[in-house]
Amino acid sequence: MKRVLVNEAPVGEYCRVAGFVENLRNKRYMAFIVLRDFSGKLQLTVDKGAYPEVAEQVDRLTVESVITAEGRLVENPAVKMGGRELVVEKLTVESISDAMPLMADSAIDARMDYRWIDLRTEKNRLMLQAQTTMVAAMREFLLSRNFVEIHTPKLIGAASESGSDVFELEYFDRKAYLSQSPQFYKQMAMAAGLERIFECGPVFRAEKSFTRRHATEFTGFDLEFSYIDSFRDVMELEAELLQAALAAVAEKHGGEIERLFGLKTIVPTLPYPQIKLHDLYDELERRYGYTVDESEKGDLTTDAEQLSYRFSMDEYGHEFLFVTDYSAEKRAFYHMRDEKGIPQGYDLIWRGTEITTGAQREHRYDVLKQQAAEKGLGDDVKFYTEFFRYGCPPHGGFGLGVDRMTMLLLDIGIKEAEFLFRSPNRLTP
Ligand code: AMO
Repeated sequence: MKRVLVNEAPVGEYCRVAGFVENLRNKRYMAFIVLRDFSGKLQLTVDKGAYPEVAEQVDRLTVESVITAEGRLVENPAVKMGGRELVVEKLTVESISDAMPLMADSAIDARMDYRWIDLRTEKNRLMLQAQTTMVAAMREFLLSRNFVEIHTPKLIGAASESGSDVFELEYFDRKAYLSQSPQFYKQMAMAAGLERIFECGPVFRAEKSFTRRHATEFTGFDLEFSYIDSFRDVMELEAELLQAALAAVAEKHGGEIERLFGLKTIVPTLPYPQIKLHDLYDELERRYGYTVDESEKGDLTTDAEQLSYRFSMDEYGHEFLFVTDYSAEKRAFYHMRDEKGIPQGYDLIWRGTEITTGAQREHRYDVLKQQAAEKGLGDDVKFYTEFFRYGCPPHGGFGLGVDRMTMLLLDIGIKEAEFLFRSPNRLTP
């Protein structure tokens, strides 16, 4: 007999269900088990006198053990859980659980130690489902616009980007590095004439950061496309992409997110507001008295980033904010710059946290080489600058942190938003 999910088990029929024992009340003549599978919960009722073999198995049970049960599913208005129960005729114990090492209120690090148990909660199930829906919607959006999905190597021979926050490892008789971004390969795809590509994959950062939003390994959603007129084309595409992603999440999980996390999933309207970095600092000072030294104004400080949410809501009633016109000093050498030297790129801030960096890239070989040299990156990036020697269309793209999105969607920390969190002091489980 085939197993059915508890929320699909048909009333009036004999069926087989399987899952974890969430709760157990083992009385003298009757036993009541709350069975939990991925779809929900169901009460199993055991008449111990009528089914002594089942009773024997129930006596062995502990909470969080895994069982398979067969019986008739009946309606019973007295049952709190959906007014249905399975009257058990057969029960198999698949796996007995030891005493739980976690409580509902265990500290986050204990929960991380036993992540496979922590992930059994309803909230974590929803977190992973919402993330799945979000990424699937982004993938669908791009496929419908003729993007090609690529898979770039994570083992690389030279540090990508800056080289400062890269993990080094032994690779036979030489060094290799873990990719900190698919950046160079996304651009290689443009030089290959692929025109529109995306990738969703692991990104590694050797940063000793211990914040709510930094991990040493995370999932990046990166895309790149050709024949753009400016970085504003990239911003526009991203705004539409995230609108589609959040619309899918709101439609499928909005109610559950509100019930379990107490949060509304707001589908952003187009266009998203945008502001130049310098103007943002002026606004934050004028409105909220936030001041920062002039020397720090080429980049967004963490405090300003958080405060920008308040500004964005006050001024535009929008949760998203594009910030442009960073200083060239703070931006990567591969960003295209205008005649005044301003990088043609942006960061996207959602609910006060950066989720994306994007830009038009410098595709002119000589200019690119010059910009790399200015940052002291000669030979390290030679393999990359070669991509631009044999013809390359103008192009741009962005990198989005999937874990950051999930975290902001549900107002949780990044530890909880990843399936398994990696930080400077966590490599297990
Ligand atoms: P950047 O370094 O800004 O840009 O990374 C892109 C996005 O990745 C996420 N992110 C992180 N998430 C969790 N933990 C971290 N330590 C972490 N670092 C970054 C953020 C961030 O916005 N090559 C460029 C992208 C591009 O221009 O296409 C890049 O990697 O959401």
